[in-house]
Amino acid sequence: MTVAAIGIGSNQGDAVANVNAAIGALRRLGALTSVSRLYRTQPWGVEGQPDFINAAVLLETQLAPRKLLEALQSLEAELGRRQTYRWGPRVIDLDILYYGEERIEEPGLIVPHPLMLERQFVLAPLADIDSRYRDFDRSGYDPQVGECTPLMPEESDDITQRVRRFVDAFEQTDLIGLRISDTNGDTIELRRARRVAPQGGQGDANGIVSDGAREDVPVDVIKANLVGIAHLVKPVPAPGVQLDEGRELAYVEALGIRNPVLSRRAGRLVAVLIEDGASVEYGQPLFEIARP
Ligand code: A4P
Ligand code: MG
Repeated sequence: MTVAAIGIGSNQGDAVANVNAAIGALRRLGALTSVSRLYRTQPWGVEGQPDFINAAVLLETQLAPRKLLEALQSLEAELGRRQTYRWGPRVIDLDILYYGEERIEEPGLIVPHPLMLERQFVLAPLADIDSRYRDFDRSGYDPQVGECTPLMPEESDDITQRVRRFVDAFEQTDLIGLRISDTNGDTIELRRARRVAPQGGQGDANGIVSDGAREDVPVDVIKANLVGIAHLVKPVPAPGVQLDEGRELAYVEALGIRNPVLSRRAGRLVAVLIEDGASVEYGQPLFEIARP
């Protein structure tokens, strides 16, 4: 696995949408570990063309450099890029800025990207995701570099602290699970580990149980055995109820087929970990049932 930095640019059509679509598509080539803000930048090289939207991402990938370049070129074509002229307008441009520590000089592939250090439109987004470029000395620049305006405010504090605050806030609620996704498909998901009703307790229709009802008991976890949309049976099974063996708790709809989710053996329902209508992944915990 190597971490490659990819520069993204667009100045034709809906440039913001093109850059976001490229970010989404890049996920197919590996793990996107960091995504910069989007910047509105003045055209560099050839004037008299629309402003660009630029961004950069860090991609942890198994693709070798040449394969990565080919994959980026296929994505460019898929996203509607047509050849114009050097430094001219483009629907999408995906450049390898660096590939780990490798230095490559082959026909059609030069890494690190030879002009990256002269381009504010590359360095501004890169500084968002790679601290080595944050304090980079930009004093010796060609004035042509132009202005770069971030479209989103700079993150004011450390991401870990923000997640910590988010988790604390979640703890104050009665929610069972919470999933937040951004437009790039980045998702953060929080789920209660255990929700336990007192013996015979009912919880409400959403499976929410009152405070102080949690306890640690050995549980069987019933997981989704395929990807699809989860539908809870009606009435929604509430934590605390005693279940028979083989009771249908929900079904996962996939490709139009209804795949029942059953309690494997009799026991008390401890937790409902999904919401009705939520999409579920393979292996995702759906229910917890107290082991007799
Ligand atoms: N190539 C060589 N090395 C690489 C690499 N590390 N990453 C070859 C990607 N490609 C690499 O690229 C031409 C060839 O470069 C590819 O076939 C590949 O084999 P291209 O994307 O068709 O670009 P181009 O327009 O022909 O020239 P160039 O110099 O690559 O253009 P750039 O660097 O992509 O710059 N102003 C602003 N504000 N924002 C921009 O994003 N972009 C450009 C284009 C000009 N001005 C801009 C922006
Ligand atoms: Mg390019």
